[in-house]
Amino acid sequence: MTGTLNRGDQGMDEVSFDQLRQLVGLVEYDESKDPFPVRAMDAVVFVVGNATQTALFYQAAFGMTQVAYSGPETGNRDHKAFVLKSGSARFVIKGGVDPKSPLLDHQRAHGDGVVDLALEVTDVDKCLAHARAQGAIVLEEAHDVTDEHGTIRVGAIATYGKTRHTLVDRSRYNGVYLPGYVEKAGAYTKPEGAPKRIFQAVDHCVGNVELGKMDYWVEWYNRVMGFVNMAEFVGDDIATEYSALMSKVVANGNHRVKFPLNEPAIAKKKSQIDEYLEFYGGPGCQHIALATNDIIATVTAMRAAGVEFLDVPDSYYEDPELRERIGNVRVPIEQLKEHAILVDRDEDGYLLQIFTKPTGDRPTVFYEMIERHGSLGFGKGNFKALFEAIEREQDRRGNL
Ligand code: TYF
Ligand code: FE
Repeated sequence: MTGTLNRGDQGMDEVSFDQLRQLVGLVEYDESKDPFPVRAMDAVVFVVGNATQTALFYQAAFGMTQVAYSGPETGNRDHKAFVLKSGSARFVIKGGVDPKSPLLDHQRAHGDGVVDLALEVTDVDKCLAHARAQGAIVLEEAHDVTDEHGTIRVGAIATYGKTRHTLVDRSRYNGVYLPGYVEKAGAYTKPEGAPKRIFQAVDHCVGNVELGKMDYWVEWYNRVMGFVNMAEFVGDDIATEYSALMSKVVANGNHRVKFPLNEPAIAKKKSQIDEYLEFYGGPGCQHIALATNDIIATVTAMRAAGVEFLDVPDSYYEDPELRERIGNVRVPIEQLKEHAILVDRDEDGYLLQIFTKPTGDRPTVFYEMIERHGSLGFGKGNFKALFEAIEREQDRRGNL
């Protein structure tokens, strides 16, 4: 295969390119023909009601490490922000301090949520110019931000709802995150015997959009960001039969960044996507999938810390078709059942996955933990069992 591999080995923090290839399922592509070359997710940025406590949650329950901080003590009187890492993944948790902070208005309207799927790019100006020419809304023009650790070039475009993609070139910067942040570990100490990391990378970030808007956003990512369509999607058949949603996946050239997009489908019951749209107050990020190379250890540690996962009925594991469909996998089916982990196989390999219940107060954002063994898919074979499990929760909340 010709062309350059977008190795993007910066900021990977001990997760090698070969590890990432396995963890998130990379493919080769020719970056020189890409109008909007994306290296990786730079950060998932959240606005929450209490960043101080949420940062502690991601340390205790997701095993993340606090690396940086911005807040009143560092000259930022508007809000507090905590930067957390796990392998190549970076989360930034923000909460308003000044009663007039716009972050508080965001939290009032949407609850805890994702405001920015920030992307590390090689050329902010080139990406912004392409996006603008393709009709994207530019929220922040390209500009330099400098401190004693160097210079970052940033810009931002709007995507679905109030979500943005900040574009970051950190090739001339060696600080811990961005100017305005100080290096600062958290006071939290991991329990004895805890795994070094609970996950290694962000695998995909899913957006929920309004009825009839999925294809608009798929086309938007194709046109504005040069993203390609991935094979897996929920077609009309699945949508009407049991899922009450439609879903398609776009990815950057090497699939390092994958964005599935969901819209509600008209079905017998109220769609889980409508529940999200109602409680989030519009389109937004629905789930973040985090890649692990040991899902048993991941789930064990998260459950011990109090994270709740969707239940899977015993019938899922007792179905004789399951054994036939999945063949040989690393973990015995008995053990998958014990942990309520789902398994799916396609032509490239298999994957293990599990879904948390919503992690905040509103029934909006949740997490997926995923262990890939060759499969580049999203667990299509599990959609029925998964959507039924989600609907049971929706019913318990009185929203079905
Ligand atoms: O990301 C995916 O496609 C899978 C399945 O509302 C999925 O994790 C799709 C839609 C949804 C929940 C999970
Ligand atoms: Fe997913």
